[in-house]
Amino acid sequence: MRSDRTFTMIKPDAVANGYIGDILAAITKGGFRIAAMKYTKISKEQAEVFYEVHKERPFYGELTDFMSSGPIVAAILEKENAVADFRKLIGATNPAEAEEGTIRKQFAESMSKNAVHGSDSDENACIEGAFHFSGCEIF
Ligand code: 3AN
Repeated sequence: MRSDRTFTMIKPDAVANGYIGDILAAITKGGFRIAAMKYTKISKEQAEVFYEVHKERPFYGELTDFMSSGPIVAAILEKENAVADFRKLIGATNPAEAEEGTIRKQFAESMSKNAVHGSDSDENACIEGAFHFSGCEIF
């Protein structure tokens, strides 16, 4: 299992708020290379599959409604120790608890509208990347 890739989405809130450019700049400045990227939208059904691990959580309906509510930017990012370093760059799930300078601190609205997704393990980075990209779309 490779450890130099993670998967991210710029979520519908951050896209609607005009933060795509600022967030991509922060990602690049953070030392990540973009290996794959697309501007896309997922259906409610796709969101339910993507977030299946959270099926039993009370916020599952809200989360999948929100993630399918508007366009997103999906990307595979490359850097040594990608998963942990990217989670550090984006900050805590709740932007109120995110460290100063993190992407969520700067651009997130709330716990559910928290601007970006970052994979939580190498295994999930691989699964989530494959959800959005075929081999020939990864460079
Ligand atoms: P993270 O995205 O930081 O890995 P997870 O995996 O615990 O956080 O949660 C996945 C997504 O579910 C979060 N990005 C957030 O959008 C949403 N979420 C998590 N906890 C809550 C909550 N208590 N209320 C609403 N949405 C939540």
